[in-house]
Amino acid sequence: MNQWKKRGTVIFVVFLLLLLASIWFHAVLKNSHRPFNFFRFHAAFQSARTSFLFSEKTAGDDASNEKADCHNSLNKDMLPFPYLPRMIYEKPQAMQQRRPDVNVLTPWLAPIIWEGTYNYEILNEEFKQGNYSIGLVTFAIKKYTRFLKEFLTTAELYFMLGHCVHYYIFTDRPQDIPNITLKENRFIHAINAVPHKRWQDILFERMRNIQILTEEKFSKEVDYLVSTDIDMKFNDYVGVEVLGNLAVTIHLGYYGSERSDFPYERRQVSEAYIPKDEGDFYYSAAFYSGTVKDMYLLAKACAEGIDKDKQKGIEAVWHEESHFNKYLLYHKPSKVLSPEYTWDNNYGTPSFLKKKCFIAVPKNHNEIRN
Ligand code: UD2
Repeated sequence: MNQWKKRGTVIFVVFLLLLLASIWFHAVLKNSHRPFNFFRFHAAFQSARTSFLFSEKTAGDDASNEKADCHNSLNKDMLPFPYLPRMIYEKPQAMQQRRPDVNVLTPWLAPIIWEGTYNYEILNEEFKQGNYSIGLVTFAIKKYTRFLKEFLTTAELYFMLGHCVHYYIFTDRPQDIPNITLKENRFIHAINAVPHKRWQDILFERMRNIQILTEEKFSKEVDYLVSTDIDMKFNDYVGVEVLGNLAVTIHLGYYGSERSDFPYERRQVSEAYIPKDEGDFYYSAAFYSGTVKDMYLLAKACAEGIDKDKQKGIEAVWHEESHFNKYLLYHKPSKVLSPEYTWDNNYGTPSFLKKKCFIAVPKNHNEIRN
């Protein structure tokens, strides 16, 4: 009997060793495309161990699975926590603000991104380890194709340098897309778009278009999306500091305004309605970004609000931007971008503005929209 007990113990120990070895092997495989590094390996091992131990619980979490399943890029293997190399940089101080002249934090603890508040090398190093790619979505319909050349040329100089970038250009005039030389790992895709007669319909339709194409195409090709107006140009570096779950820009016309002056939709009948005593910032729809999943959810909610308004025969005061602001009031962004990310030189250069990354190209609204 004693002998059987001993054999049983030996078999159990062997089984346990085999199990540990298989977890270890799985962790090594996950890291095989990168040079071996003990700390990264350790992190991968911990992550493999955690997913093994808790797999049953995650599988039962229906609500989060439903959201996570809507796109391929969401199902990427959980990557190990980035391991940074030795870096020399200006160290933070607990009792000293890097930008005392501006607000750098929202009440829900989202950073407000201003030049001088972050160290780009740290952010970029972390991001690089994920091997992510970025889609830049923009609309150039009818006469707006005239902005493409300057937009793309300046994007090649300043936008997400060193990363994989896909330009997704919604247009009715693909022949107008200029033939410019792109840097390595950067691609242009022309996406067919309807040249609605009314310019307002072109604006409203942006959300439905983003929703549909995210589901059909973007989710299979990129991890993050950045959506921008086309009548703009890059004027300084825009990099991974703008990426997060959802990052939206404070509108340059309202960063200092009284809340009651924000031009939210105030008619209760509209789906974009925001009461006078609510609202955090007035956000611009000219530059925002997020993970594929979060951008999809935002676009879908806005498109649904726009459709409901249409059925009621109403159009929100600032078109899709009103629905965008409504969504953001109840789904707080994870990062808020300062007006550095959508500036207009007609507003001069206030002392707090250390950088103008993305600026408006002058245009005559009447001429170009008709
Ligand atoms: C503001 C917002 C814009 C949008 C709009 C809503 C800023 C800087 N921009 O822009 O994001 O929310 O208000 O009213 O605050 N487009 C075409 N073809 C057209 C018309 C528009 O391609 O015929 C596209 C194009 O990408 C353009 C964008 O829609 O950049 C926004 O249109 P806009 O620039 O004419 O609107 P604007 O300046 O009032």
